[in-house]
Amino acid sequence: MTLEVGVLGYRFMGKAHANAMARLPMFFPDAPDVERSVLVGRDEDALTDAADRLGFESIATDWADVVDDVDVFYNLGPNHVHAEPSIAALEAGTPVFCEKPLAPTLEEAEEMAEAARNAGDGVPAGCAFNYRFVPAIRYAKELLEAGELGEIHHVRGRYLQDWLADPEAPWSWRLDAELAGSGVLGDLGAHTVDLVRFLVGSERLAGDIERVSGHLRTFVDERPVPEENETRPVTVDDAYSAQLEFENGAMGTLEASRFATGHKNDHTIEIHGSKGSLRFSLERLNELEVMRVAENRGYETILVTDEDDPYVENWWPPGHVLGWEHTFVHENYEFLRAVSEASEPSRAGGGETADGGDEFEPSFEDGLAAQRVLAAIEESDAKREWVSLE
Ligand code: SOE
Repeated sequence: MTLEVGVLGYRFMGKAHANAMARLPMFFPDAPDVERSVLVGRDEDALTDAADRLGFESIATDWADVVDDVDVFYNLGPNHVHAEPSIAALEAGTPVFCEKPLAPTLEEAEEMAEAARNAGDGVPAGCAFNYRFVPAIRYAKELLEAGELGEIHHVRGRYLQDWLADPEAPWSWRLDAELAGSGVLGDLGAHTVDLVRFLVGSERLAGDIERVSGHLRTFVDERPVPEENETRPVTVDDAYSAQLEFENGAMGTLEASRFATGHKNDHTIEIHGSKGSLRFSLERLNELEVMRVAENRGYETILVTDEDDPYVENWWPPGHVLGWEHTFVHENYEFLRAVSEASEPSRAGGGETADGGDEFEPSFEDGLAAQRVLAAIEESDAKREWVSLE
């Protein structure tokens, strides 16, 4: 069976996911057959051009005509269009893959997760946190789950970019509270919160995030719109920092900024446990640094580029490094396998996706869980006090 995919959004994320789908038959031959069926957007000329470049069969200017007509719906539009089309697709029984953050607000994220629950297990609903699919992150997760770092005490996550450091950098939808929900908190903080939950969130490690203390800051509160010769207000945060307390008593420190001069896309995670520590940086995504207390010789740099490392055998010989775009191929592989498995359990065989689970993760429930943490950080900033999560 060929899965017909409808995709809303044809800019940055549209390109990343279309590229991923195009790579699947070459590198993941056991992936389901996928047709880039219809590309959805508002501007017909731009859409026609993008559909040609990205390999789509057709275009549509209204998502409502598409969501119940395709086998899978990808929602890669700006945050403010995440909820309505995704919910409509799920109500029509169409699996949905939605970009992060799941929604601009906690209320909408709750409605989306409820729609996913109502749609049932046969209709996968995934939230596209692509950094879970970096081979070195999967490797780190295996070490942590095997207990090799012991009891977790500290988790540190920072995501640094600098594209707004220039006060003349133009206004965009990402800077508007109505369209984006929040600023760097939802855009970058969502990734860090999700990775932290993925890596140490299990009961045997640090467990759930129980309370947070957050601090948000907007450095430049209006920006130019060059085409219209005017300025518009910035109504979201430019930077955030947060302290976390986990169920097991571990401490977390998170931070992100669009004003971190010199940093383009620097997502770093550090974890310290009783038996050792690890360090990952997106700027060196083929490596994982691991320190073991028993050896006490500092950090060892492990090249996660061997054929038995997660996903690597599908690509190149050992040492032929992977990059950012590969994370999208991996998540598309897992998500589309889950869709195919859910629709045809006997043909997909085995009942398990390649990452060992029956259902795709990160799911809408994971998207909602991250959103709860983000909302608590915002609330803490507003109230200037620690906020507990239910
Ligand atoms: C913002 O600059 C951005 O593109 C995010 O929206 C992505 O989620 C992140 O992966 C890279 O940075």
